[in-house]
Amino acid sequence: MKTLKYIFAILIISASFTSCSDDDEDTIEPNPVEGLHKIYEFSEADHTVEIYSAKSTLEVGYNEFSIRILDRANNNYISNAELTWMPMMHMESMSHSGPHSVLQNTEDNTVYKGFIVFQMGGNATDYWELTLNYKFNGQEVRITQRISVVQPADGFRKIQVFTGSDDIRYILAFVNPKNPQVAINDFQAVLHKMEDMMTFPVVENYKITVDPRMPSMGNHTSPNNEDMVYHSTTKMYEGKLSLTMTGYWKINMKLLNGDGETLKGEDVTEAHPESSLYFELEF
Ligand SMILES: [Cu+2]
Repeated sequence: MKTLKYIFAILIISASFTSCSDDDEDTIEPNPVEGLHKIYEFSEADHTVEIYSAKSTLEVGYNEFSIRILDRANNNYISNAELTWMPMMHMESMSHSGPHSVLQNTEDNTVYKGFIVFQMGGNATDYWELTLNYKFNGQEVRITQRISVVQPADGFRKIQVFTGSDDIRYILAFVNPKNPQVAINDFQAVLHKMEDMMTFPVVENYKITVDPRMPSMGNHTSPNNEDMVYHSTTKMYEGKLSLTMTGYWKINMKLLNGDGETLKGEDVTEAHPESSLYFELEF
């Protein structure tokens, strides 16, 4: 019995020593995927692809991804993967891709980041696949996996696919604020046009007007909103969204081209309480 107690004492002491020395080390790297959900993990013979997202499920609309590849031989995440990707939706009558960024190697060079806008969700017959192309130990690898894309749980509109008055097909997707506040929020969205089933270039230098309304309270608006304009650094449309109270807001918008012509949406008036171009949120 005494021996056992002695052993326990040693175990406890050594455990506390270990944690002490851990605390003292300032060389510990911040976890580059901290706070993200690992939504997929694809195991190949000698390596594993890990796919992370801010939300626990992929939703119709704008989705941010962080991807890294674990070399299981040495337990290191590789930094020379030259990772590219292609989302594809397979529908009964046709297949198409969706707007997506290139993947950028970030943080400690092992996390590849990018976004995909899913225009629609999967169902019994239609589904999304994600193809990843990368280099591992000098070999070109291509994997294709089915991924699940669902409608947002709150049912609110965070993306709109529409034909402009110029007969071009556009996709506008909400990016921020992810956690709206009673404040003047930074407002961000991405705008792409559909050239064909596979090609969705970013639309630059248009303008998106911003008019948030509370339909349940006389359709009042808020002061100090700022229209969204294109920023070449982020490749996004950025403006200000003023939310003066919590509750349900409809964010009415108009899309204007470089000549100031309205391609989609209308002004909100007494007779016309909402624009045909809008996002919704509730907080
Ligand atoms: Cu589709």
